[in-house]
Amino acid sequence: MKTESYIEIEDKLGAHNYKPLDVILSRGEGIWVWDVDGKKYMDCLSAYSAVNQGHCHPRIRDAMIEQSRRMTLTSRAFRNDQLALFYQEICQMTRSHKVLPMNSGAEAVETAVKCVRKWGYETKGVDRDRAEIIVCSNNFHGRTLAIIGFSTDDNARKNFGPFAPGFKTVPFGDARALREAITPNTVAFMVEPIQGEAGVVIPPDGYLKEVREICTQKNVVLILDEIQTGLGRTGKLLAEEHEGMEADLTLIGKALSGGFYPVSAVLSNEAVLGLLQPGQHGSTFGGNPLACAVAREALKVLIEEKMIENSAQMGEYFLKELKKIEHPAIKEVRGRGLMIAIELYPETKGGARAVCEKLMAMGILCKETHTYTIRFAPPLVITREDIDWAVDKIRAAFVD
Ligand code: IF1
Repeated sequence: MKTESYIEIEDKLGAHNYKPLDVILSRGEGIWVWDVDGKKYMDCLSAYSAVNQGHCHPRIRDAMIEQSRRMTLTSRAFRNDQLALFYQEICQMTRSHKVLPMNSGAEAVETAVKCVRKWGYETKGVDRDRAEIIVCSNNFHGRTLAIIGFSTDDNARKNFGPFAPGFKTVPFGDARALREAITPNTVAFMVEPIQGEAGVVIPPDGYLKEVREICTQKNVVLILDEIQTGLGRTGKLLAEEHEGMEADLTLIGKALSGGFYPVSAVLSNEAVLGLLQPGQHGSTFGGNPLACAVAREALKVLIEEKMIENSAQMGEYFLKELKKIEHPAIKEVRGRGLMIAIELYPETKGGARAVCEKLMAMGILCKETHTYTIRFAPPLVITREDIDWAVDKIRAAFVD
């Protein structure tokens, strides 16, 4: 079937909740993907950092096939032979004391919201239904009702109300604003170490360390949403490591399965997740043996194939090379590890989308965010040669 036919069917039968580039992908391997006409592209989005290990990584694929031959789903009414091993390995890697496995990132966020409220009432002594959680403006934590209720992006919230109460917003990167927003009813502060959807917004050095101190002093749970920044994307296993601090709750997802399966998890200290009793939370697929087998191999591959180190080294190189591109439309080039963005001046004709479409014609797939920012987040297996190839194309895309 031709590209146009796929698009026609999608437009006719599918809800239009996305505006994808008009490329029909059919195969992926490492950093490369191919469309139905056999054209090859470098994937510089990695499915929003869910394919950090590269497309169709053979070891993760084989782990999935092998497990799917034995047992895919037991429900949590029974135990299975993968969950305990997943717990052991993820806790050892992240120095966590308790894990709660879910499926989508948003489910991990919702789980964290429920658990910190519970902690607030049962441990901190906040009056019932008075718990407050502080988030940052321009946050992105998912698309469920509770989550979009505390979004500051009107497009994500418009006409979806009414929303859940108990959330406050402070400016991202402003530790003083956080300190001033905390009340005796504040149970948690949830923040992305680097705001992804906002356009790879990096907070001032020391912000996370200061936020850590404030939350400790004020007995407020610090939740880091590392669903996009985690698992090697910023050149560390977790982005919190850049600041030498540790969250109380860490949320991971996306690349936790290397793009093979929806797997997310809430990683916690004993104090918060330890409060949950049977029947108080759950999910049909959460912690299923197939998800755990895939996640275990996806994590092993990250470590054993030194993808995190590669992310740090190649990210530094990619950023340095992109910063050399001189063009009046480029306002800023920023990033950490392989989480990089080029921000254009608002008056740039066609905005970031026009650049993404030019790059697609040159064989690079990337995504704009908020009209004037282009994100570059290739799989963590990219090489220096791949980056040189990409930078040549990106430079050419800025030639008028
Ligand atoms: C879409 C954005 C990225 C996330 C963080 C939680 C979640 C996400 C930091 C929820 C998910 C995805 C959602 C996807 C596109 C993508 C995205 F553009 F929407 F904002 F990456 F920046 N925390 N981000 O980035 O995880 O429930 O999706 O598994 O909704 O279009 P999820």
